[in-house]
Amino acid sequence: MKTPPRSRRRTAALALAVAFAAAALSPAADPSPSPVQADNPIIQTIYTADPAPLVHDGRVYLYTGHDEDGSTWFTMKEWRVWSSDDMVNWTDHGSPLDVGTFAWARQDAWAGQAVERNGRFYWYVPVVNDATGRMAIGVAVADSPTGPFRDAIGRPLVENGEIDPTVFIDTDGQAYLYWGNPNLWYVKLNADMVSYSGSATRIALTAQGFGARPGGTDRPTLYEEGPWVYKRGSLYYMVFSAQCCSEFIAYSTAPGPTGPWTYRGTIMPTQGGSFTNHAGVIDFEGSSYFFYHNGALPGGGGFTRSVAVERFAYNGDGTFPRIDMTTAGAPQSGTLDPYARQEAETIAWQSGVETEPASEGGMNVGWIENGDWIKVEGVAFGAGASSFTARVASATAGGTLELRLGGPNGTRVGACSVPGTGGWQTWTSVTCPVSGATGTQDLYLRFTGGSGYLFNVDWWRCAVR
Ligand code: FUB
Repeated sequence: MKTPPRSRRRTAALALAVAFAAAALSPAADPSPSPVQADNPIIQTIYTADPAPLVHDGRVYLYTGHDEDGSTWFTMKEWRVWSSDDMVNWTDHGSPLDVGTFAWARQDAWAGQAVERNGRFYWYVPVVNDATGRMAIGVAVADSPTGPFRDAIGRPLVENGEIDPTVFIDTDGQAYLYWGNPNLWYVKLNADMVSYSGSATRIALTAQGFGARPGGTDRPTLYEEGPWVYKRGSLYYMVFSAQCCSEFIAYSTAPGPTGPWTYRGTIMPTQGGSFTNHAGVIDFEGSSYFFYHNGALPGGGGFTRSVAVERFAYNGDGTFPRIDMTTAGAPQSGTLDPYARQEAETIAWQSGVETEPASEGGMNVGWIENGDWIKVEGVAFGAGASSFTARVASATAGGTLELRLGGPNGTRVGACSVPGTGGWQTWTSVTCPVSGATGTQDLYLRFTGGSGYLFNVDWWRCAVR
């Protein structure tokens, strides 16, 4: 069902704000990039926070929170999943987990992390336990990285009023759950990933382990929240949100999963217009990537955050380089195949559109008005596409889906007429000829027509004669 646009004004103001964000975030960057050159923040259809990336089967799955539009607190009702196989075109998988999934939970879908074990996906999240009013850690499970997720045990896994779980499975198979704010805790998870052995252990927050916090606060070290634990070679890393507020991202290392931890310094300084930051780190196709959030979208700030990513390389001794926020983001890893079905909600950048669940499965792009567009980056047309097919629906009179190269007003290489279909979820396929789409290009789906909402798009695909 169509509902009134939630963020129409936000997306309409995007071009201006991206120029401001570029200047604020990256002193070394071109001070006046056009929005079509930016890839950060990687999601522009909604506000997202607390990124937790997971590499599975040649794709990056990105688990995030969702800051509601206009929030003046961490007003978060659901978690969201996105995926990409090239780090720039991100597919929206909607919300397969929300507060209501946990019958015992009341509110606050805050920062979690998902991992895979034996073909199942376990998502650890903090949420308020309705019975106690305290933050607890719940665990949801699914057979697919995109869900649907269900409450694995029907009650909190652990509860001590603290937040931000991260889970790490060591090379010997032992899994650990870490979490905490203001303290830092861990438990050893059992192989079933939904129970644990022993009791929660409090990690000693020492200046040697986590850095000394300047100023006479009641928190002795820089550790604030948002731990992210992993192993690289024989070294264990704990990346965390440091100091408050505003936070920066720092890290410690240890010879084992339970320490002793040694503070190693800042990774990402305080930047980007959000007083929190929250990191996730992965390796993917031979490169390392650092996910974080900031307030860079129009209307963005501490409670309306957006996830971004940077590619980086570890120093030779395993330490982190300093990583700054940029609007350029990570370079594309590979290309996008236009001859395979592509979801319309696979987006590098966009202007004006939003997404919603589609009646034929997955998500579709909607709220499309005259002049809106979607950028799909690095599309490998090869010798040339001859036709374009899209799955479309319209409760109004439809419009035109234009194919343009290089920019929303770039060379037009095709245009499909979209008819009214009698409903926003009444789907039909339209096909039109394509001419001049060769090599690897940024493809813009540009939508034109009359006033009001024009049509929805579920997926598209090119063909060669
Ligand atoms: O998103 C809500 C809270 O803000 C998270 O749990 C913290 O890590 C901070 O990012």
